[in-house]
Amino acid sequence: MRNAMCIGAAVVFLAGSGWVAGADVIEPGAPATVVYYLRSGSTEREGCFPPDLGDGTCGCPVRGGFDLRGTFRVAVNAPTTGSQMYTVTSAHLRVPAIGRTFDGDGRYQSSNVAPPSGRLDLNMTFDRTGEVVRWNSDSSGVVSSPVVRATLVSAPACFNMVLTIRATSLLSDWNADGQVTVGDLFLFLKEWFAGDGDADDNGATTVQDLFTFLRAWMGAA
Ligand SMILES: [Ca+2]
Ligand SMILES: [Ca+2]
Repeated sequence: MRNAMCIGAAVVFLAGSGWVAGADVIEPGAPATVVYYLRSGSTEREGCFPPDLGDGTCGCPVRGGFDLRGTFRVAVNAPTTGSQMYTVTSAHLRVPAIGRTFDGDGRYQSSNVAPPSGRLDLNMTFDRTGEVVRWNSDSSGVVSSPVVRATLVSAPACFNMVLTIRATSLLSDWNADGQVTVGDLFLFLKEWFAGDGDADDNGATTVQDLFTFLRAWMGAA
């Protein structure tokens, strides 16, 4: 009941504020550095992925599918023939279920030619140990600006972590498909009620996230 009252209050507040839902548009002259938000479908898996050493010395279960959340910042570099390079900074990712964190930076490259593809490379420490690990994706990720999709693996080793990235520059694009629709609203509310609605990415799901999301959604941001 309390949550329902909060939603009602938020909708009334926003309706009175004059915000109007709009289409997903990336305006020319957008800020040079854009924040990307990891959303539903972003996961972390870890364990001993095949092929292992083949002698049983690297046998361990793969666990995960844990939700991966957080943000990174993207800056556009000068275009090159056939591709566009971006600088990635301030990557702060976390796995709330197991308390794991990833921090670092890197680069993103998208192809200018069909079929669409992209590659994400991040150098990150995990759990603030200070050890820098390089995570790379292959180039088969589907790219549909303003979305970044990639599956990252660390350097070949017995034990590995796989990071699936579904990131969007639109705060209210909750399913990270590059568009803001009513489906994002329903998905956000479903996940917010389930405790996974950290729209402002401060590490906790609260009533403030409801207002933050609705404000962005009605402004199509
Ligand atoms: Ca969407
Ligand atoms: Ca929050």
